[in-house]
Amino acid sequence: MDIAKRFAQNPLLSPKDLKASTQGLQIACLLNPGVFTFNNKTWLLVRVAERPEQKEGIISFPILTATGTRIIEIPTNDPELDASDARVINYKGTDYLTTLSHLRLVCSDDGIHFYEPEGYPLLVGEGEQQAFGIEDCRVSLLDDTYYLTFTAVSDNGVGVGLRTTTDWKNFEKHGMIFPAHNKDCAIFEEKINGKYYALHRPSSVDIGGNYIWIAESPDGIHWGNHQCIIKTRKGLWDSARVGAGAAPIKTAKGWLEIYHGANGQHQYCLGAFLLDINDPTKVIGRTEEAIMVPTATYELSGFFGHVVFTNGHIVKGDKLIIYYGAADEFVCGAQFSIQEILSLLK
Ligand code: MAN
Repeated sequence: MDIAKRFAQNPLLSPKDLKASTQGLQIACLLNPGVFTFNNKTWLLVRVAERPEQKEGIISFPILTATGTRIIEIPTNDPELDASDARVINYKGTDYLTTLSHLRLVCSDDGIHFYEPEGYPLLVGEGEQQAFGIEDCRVSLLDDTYYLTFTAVSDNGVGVGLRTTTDWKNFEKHGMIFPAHNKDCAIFEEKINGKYYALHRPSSVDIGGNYIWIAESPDGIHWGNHQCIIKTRKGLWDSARVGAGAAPIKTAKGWLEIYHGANGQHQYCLGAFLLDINDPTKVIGRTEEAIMVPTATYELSGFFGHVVFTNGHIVKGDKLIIYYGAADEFVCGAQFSIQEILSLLK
């Protein structure tokens, strides 16, 4: 049952609304923002996916190298090219992304109209492990420090990087906290019994699958005691992969987490689960049906259609405002009632 109240102003941001970071590149997608409040404004840390203008007969995409951005060009009729997925290609046995992502700050007074403020840096991939970019950042606030957990991509694999900041101008880099293959990491915004907790999503290609795990840490940087808590479900909307959204929301019933699930046809929907307030490794509820399903035009067609994906929200009392990527191309907003989500947990 789709219980999302989509903003009438959707899409809030489209690729044409921002300028490309680098000469020779265009913005192909604006998607999957991390969300936070800072200086009384709503801020999005948007994933900006770029590539050169595509020419007939050639697929071209940027990667980061020690000396700057390099463009790779491959003829589309090359028999060693597999370009059947709009997001990832395989060439001569190596996987590449079709776009290179960085993260960009935009802010707003009303949560609907966003603009790029002056004087804030772009967050770009740095070093070998981020050569194919950084993506889908979750922002968690703990004791005046913002923890940024994002997907770091390179030909070594996909892992979770961490940077921290207090002012959004200076950042401390903590390298990769969950190595490949891992993504969708959200740190709880409160310590529980003296420990930090994080949700994350390792993937197994052989035994196991794309499941949500929880880890604990003494300092928010070094993680251990991993436990698998949420699996895919055969025959349901989340049969192929599941991954956490933003930081869990503290409610009287427990920690409420909004997550995404995809099925075998790559349709991405949202659902929710609930964790015990004192022991978040215990799952005490989960929605059977999706609470948001791609149905609006801007969710059905775009860079990669049939996708709603969230990794950021704002909570105001019972009101949950999620910001989400639609069709991997647009940034949109929708409102939920937390009580209504809780009432659907089984
Ligand atoms: C998937 C998709 C892409 C993303 C890559 C690497 O293929 O989520 O959008 O770029 O993984 O994270």
